[in-house]
Amino acid sequence: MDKKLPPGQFETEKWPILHVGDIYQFNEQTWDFQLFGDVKDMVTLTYKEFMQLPKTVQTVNMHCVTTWSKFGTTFEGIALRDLVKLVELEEDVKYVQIYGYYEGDRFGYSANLPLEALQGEDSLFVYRWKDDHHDWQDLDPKHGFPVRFIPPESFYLWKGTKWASGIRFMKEDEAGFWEEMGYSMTANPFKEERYR
Ligand SMILES: Nc1nc2c(c(=O)[nH]1)N[C@H]1C(S)=C(S)[C@@H](COP(=O)(O)O)O[C@H]1N2
Ligand SMILES: [Mo]
Repeated sequence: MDKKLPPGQFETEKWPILHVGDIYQFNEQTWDFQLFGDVKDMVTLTYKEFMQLPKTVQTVNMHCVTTWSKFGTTFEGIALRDLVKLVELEEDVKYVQIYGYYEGDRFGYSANLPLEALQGEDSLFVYRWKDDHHDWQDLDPKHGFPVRFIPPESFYLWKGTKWASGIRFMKEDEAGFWEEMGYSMTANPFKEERYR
């Protein structure tokens, strides 16, 4: 795994915590994961169904727009491309909105991303991690338990929705939570695309 610091970033060994609103308290009874939007039939997965999907392990770098970068965290999770296989996309679907909890609203947080860039093993809905200083462990609630998205490192980490609740498939790009407030739609750290 390459260790390249994007412009304006500094390296941290710690894993900082960054979010707005409350930490979501997981409840298996009410939790589900929805695949919806421009699909033939929408799909809802229970926690058990979600956790039975094929697993992917991948080491990734994370770049937060507040200028910290953490290299070399290994995650276990479910690849976004394996979730996409569960739905039949309408023609011309090119973007996704990845939703997560914010202040009790399961769709209160969101981040938009181009689907084409999310086909690799570095686009993961994760629940376990380790790094050079930590053995395998469950994701802490403050980092997004039971499951949070980690985007490829060609996107700032605000695109990594914590407490993830679903994916909406879209034909046109639409701004998510931070994008509405002026952050970049494309958000490439190596091009320093912080704002729009
Ligand atoms: N649901 C939700 N997900 C979120 C956020 C948030 O406020 N709410 N903040 C984002 C931002 S700005 C960053 S940098 C990362 C931070 O993840 P971490 O706290 O695990 O380091 O989560 C992202 N995902
Ligand atoms: Mo961030």
